[in-house]
Amino acid sequence: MKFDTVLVANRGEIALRVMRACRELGMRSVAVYSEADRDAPHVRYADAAFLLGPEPAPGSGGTRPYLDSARIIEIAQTVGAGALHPGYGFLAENAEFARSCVAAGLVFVGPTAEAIQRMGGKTAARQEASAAGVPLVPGTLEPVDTPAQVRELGAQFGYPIAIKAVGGGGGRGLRVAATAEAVDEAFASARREAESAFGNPLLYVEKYFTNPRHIEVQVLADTHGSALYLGERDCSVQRRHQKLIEECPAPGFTLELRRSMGQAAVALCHQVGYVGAGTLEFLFENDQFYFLEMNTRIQVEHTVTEMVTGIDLVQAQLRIAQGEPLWLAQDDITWRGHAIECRINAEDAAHNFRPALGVIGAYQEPVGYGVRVDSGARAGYVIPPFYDSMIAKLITWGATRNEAIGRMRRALGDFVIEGVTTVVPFHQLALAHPVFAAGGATVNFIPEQLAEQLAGLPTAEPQNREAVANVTAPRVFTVEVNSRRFDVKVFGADNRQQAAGNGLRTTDGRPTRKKASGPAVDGVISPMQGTLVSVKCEAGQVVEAGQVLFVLEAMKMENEVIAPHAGTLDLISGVAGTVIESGAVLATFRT
Ligand code: MV4
Repeated sequence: MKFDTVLVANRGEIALRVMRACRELGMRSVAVYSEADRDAPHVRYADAAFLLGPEPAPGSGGTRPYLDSARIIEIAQTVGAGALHPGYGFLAENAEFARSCVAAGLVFVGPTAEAIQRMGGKTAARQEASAAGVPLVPGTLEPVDTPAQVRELGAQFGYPIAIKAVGGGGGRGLRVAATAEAVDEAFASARREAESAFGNPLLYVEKYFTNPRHIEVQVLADTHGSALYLGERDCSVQRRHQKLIEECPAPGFTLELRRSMGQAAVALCHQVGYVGAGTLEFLFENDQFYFLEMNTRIQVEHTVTEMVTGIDLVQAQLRIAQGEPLWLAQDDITWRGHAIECRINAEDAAHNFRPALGVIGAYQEPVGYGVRVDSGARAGYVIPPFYDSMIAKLITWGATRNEAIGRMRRALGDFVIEGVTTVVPFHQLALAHPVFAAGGATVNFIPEQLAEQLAGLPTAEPQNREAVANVTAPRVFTVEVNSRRFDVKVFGADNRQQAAGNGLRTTDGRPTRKKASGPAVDGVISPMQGTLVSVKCEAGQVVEAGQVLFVLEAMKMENEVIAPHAGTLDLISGVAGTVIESGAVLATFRT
């Protein structure tokens, strides 16, 4: 089971997080990447990197690169990787994929396919938890078939009542019926979503808690039957089931409560033969905890547990995957101080947290005692429209919760991210709120305490690429040979010709100018990745500076690409419906 090369089947900050752990353990890491990620930090950091393929056009039914399991396994075999780390999202909780890895002779860094499967179905997971004696959210252990059954359960548990998808998770497919009269519609709506989103129409029922905290317990289990709990995290500050702030320990939790939740979590690990890092989610209301579901992967917020326990969870995953017996006993695990994580998403909190695309201009991470940044971004990074909007995680540690909060507010203030709107101002607002400060945030914190103030949060000035050109650093050119990636550094002055404008308008409406990153061309360059939705020009047409020539859709927003100067168009290379890379030449001018 020993391995020295790990294929990291993910992107962004978690890919880097895994690669750093590999390097620390003396292992090599191999990146895979989509065309949109050619220039991404995880690709540069890896010891070797392989191209997966382009993002398919929306609605084309093509395989998304990081979900292309056959290609990823083929690359792992070609490069001689002994193991595959899935990170989170993508293929991390796909039992079929875990099985295929093992069949291909790869160690899957995570639980067995069987354990993923046993915890994947939500009623099955509830049965396992029930058998292990873990307190459950009151509800059914079997799917329900009719609204009449739901009303019976409503009479038993009281209203409101939750109708959830067996194939769901993370709040997707959740409907709440406030009264018996509302059951028919909630049931029908839940069934429709279950069928369309998960391909599994089965539904089950739970008593609905109206103002819980979201508390989760981190576990680690080895391949020899030992399991440990590493304490809880409070992840109550969420919006539409996207966590924004997480902390360890949960405010107000006693060692006794931690022990009883932890022992329940360990019992469930033993019940299903769990291996690796995992998280059990609970609802916590009126000093009682109720199991909700299990995540059979490393999670985004694992960092706060690391800061407080001093245990590197990703190194632990890799060591466990090599068959090493757990090197700690439960009593060796202690909790020191307090850690908070703020997810730094490129989103506009003032406008319903809509994704903010664009190019990051100046970028400077906060530093200093008790500050950690796990990031997949950098200056000049183009935020791709295809993935989630998290660009960094900012974690602070303090001897007390107050110290961690004060340090976080300072570090948020020090974090420079220009050119794209981020949730940094949202975090400043949340951390300054007396309810948060008192440790009283529940899952209703954002809608109930912050809703009115969100509209006043600021939006960033868009950045053009000129501002981020770094003329002194060596230029790195990337070549791909048989899909394998190599970086070539070129030193010396950049004496390439000044090229055409970049198609972005400045605030006063004049087109900006930039240096071309490829051969000099007098043309219309796409300022971002996106899908070309319309072509408003044709070859031979005389256009004016600033005239709209193309419309690109990225993250459901339309962006106009304009003529950088007046002239006669020559070649139009953009065709409506295709995915356009940032920097692509959409049209050229006649000389
Ligand atoms: C619930 C609930 C109340 N009662 N189930 C949403 C996320 C998913 N993990 C489960 N979710 C909930 N399930 C019962 N029986 C309330 C939520 C919930 C929630 C949970 C955690 C964090 C934020 C939340 C926001 C709204 C609803």
